[in-house]
Parts: sequence; C-alpha cells; structure tokens
Amino acid sequence: MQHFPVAKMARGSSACSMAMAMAVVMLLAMAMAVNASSVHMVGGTNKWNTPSVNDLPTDYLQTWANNQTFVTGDILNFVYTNTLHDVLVVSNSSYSSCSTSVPLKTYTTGNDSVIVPFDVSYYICGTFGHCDGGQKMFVTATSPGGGTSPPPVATPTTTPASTAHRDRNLAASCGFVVVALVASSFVVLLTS
Ligand SMILES: [Cu+2]
Repeated sequence: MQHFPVAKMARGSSACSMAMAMAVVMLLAMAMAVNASSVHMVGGTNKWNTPSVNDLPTDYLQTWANNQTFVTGDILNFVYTNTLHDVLVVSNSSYSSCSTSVPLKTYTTGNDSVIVPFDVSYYICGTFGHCDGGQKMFVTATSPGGGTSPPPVATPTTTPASTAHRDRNLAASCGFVVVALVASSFVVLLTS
C-alpha cells in the first residue's frame, strides 16, 4: 500500500491533471489509429491457398500482396480450410528456405486475423510442400505516419512532473495513475 501525502498531492494536482489530459488525448489518437487500420483479405477471392494444387498462378499470393498498401497495424485476414492449411509467421531465412521448424507464430483456426508489424513480415503455409508450391508471401508495411521510420512508441510517462521542483513521490503516483489509465483503456479498445 503506497502512502500519498495529501498536502503535496494538492500542490501538484495541476501537473497531474495535465498528465491526465495528455493521456486522454493520446488515447483518442490511439482510438483513431485503431479505427483507421484496414483489413486485407489475403489472396483476394482466391484466399490463402496452395497455387500448385488449385490451378492458380504460382505467385498469385505475392502478386496480391504487391498490389496492396499496408500500414503498420493493418489486419491480414487469412481464410482457408484448416484441415489443409495453416499460417506460419516466419523469419526472412525461413521464408526463403520454406522452413517450418521455427515459426515466430502459428495460426490454425482457418479464419485468422494477424496484425501487420512494421516493415517486412513473412508468411508461409506449414503443410508439407505447400510453401514450395507457392503458398507464401511477404508484406511490407509503412509506419502509420506514412514514413519509413518505425511508428512512434506510446510513451505514457509525462515530463512536467519530473522537470520542476515537484515531489518525486507525487510524480511517481501520478505517473502510475496515468499508466494505469492508458493501459486499462487500451485493453478496452482491444477487446471492444
Ligand atoms: Cu497450405
């Protein structure tokens, strides 16, 4: 249980309010970013399939990917028959060699929503022979700002409390409240 000195709390309350306000603004920005993310149905109408056994061009998945514009945080929707296929997120080298031994992540439901990370990410099917048959693709995502640099990381810490002659404990408690507020709201955003 942490002790909050009431007098100091009152003295620094404006800084705390400012931090709260900043947190709210940041959450609104996050909400807008969430709403702005696009959902991409992988492979278009052909979905996530093995080209070589479905009479599709061998590179149809990559062709599809190349014609999409991906922004970090967008959703890749993989739809497939999960008794035949799955989705492995893999490294560049595993992608190149169609290695299924050390996937970064595995999806198996047949209707998977995968959040596109910044920069290049690689996807292959783990069923034997499917990646070699062309069931593989990579996507390149820009940052939400449209640049080539990584997206800004949300930093819930606030500077006003730490720069002035304010009580360190108050700054810490205030920061904790703001972080908790941001974290809980983010969870609500994700689960809504
Ligand atoms: Cu497959």
